[in-house]
Amino acid sequence: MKMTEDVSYLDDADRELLREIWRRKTILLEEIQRLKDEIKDVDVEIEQMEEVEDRRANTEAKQLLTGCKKFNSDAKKGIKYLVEHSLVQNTPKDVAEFIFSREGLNKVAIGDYLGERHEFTLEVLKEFLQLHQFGGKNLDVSLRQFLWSFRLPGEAQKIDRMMEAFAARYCECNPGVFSNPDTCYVLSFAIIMLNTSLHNPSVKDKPSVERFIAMNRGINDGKDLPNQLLTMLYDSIKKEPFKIPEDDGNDLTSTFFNPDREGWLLKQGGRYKTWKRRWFILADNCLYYFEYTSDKEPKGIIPLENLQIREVTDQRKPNCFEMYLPEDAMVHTIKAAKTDSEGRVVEGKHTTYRMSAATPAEMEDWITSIRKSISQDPYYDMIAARKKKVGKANEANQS
Ligand code: 4IP
Repeated sequence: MKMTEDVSYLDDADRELLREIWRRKTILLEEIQRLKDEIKDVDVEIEQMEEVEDRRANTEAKQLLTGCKKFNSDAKKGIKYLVEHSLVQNTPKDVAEFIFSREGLNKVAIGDYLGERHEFTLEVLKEFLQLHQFGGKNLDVSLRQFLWSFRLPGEAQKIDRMMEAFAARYCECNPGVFSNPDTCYVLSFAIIMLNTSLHNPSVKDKPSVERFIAMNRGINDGKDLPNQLLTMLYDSIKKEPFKIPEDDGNDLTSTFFNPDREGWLLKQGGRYKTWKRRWFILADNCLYYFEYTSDKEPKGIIPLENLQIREVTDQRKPNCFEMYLPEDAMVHTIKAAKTDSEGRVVEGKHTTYRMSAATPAEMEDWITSIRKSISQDPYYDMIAARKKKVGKANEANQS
């Protein structure tokens, strides 16, 4: 910038001062311009960085969505994708947290994934349970919470692992409620089955609280759980069924209750070998018998766990078969519950249960159905194994 104005009216000193002012002003203006240019560059840089960040966030959101979609159709692939894109860390804890808190994941996929038998997923399952807080909560409340967080898979071994993890966590959060986690496991199954029996319209024979209590006899290390606790659980389930995440109809209801067969049979007494005509229902891996078809309460319940069945010849009755204990059984009396003449629930006294069918064909059908029920229900085997474990632990404690 130059000084162009006529300054002839000024004396030399003032002119010199003015020149100096102009010179400094020029320097200042140049500096301002330089700074402006610099800021412009920085602005462009910032804009560029923002664009990159936006694109990155956008990509991340998209990738997250893709990961979730992949998870819903194949959980393992979904997790792999999310890990590869650094959206989830490859640790059981991080994966569990993601599954536990991420909205929009399919609960069937979660159930399938958590039930897997891989070392890593077993750890994820543990971490997943750690995220559930059961402290001070009743078993039914905790079960409701747990069963709502995913869809229990149909495969027995997966259910076993998940229920085992649940029982372990429940006992960890509520020490002293049960003798051991196996008791909690067995009771949890009993509750799930009760839910089915009480709320599935196809189940005509609704169990009473007494039957529920009788079914759970001796599961707490050989001792009975308090009636008050069992009654409270029964009432809770009766009042409000489990809320199960929606899916394809393969729910617990159909998983656990599938009435197999019903009809008249003659049954021989345990201590007194009199024959009584009883209405038998084979359901839930138990044989229930009633005096009349219209009876609401069965006279007796024979859990088929650990029993064997064979055709036998009886001198007095035709078409006989009997259920008996295997040779290596630790007990001589078949575990069963019945109502005595005074209406009390007592243990059965049979070493074998001998029945007579009306025709050879009916006998064959009963044998086939019972055998199928004994050998082919993986859930029952699973619970039976657990009950046995509780029983053995109890015996060991006593000796
Ligand atoms: C009874 O004989 C009946 O057969 C009972 O059957 C039977 O109980 C009794 O067995 C047996 O003594 P009496 O009626 O002649 O006394 P139900 O209960 O169907 O009436 P089970 O256990 O088979 O139900 P024990 O083991 O209680 O003696």
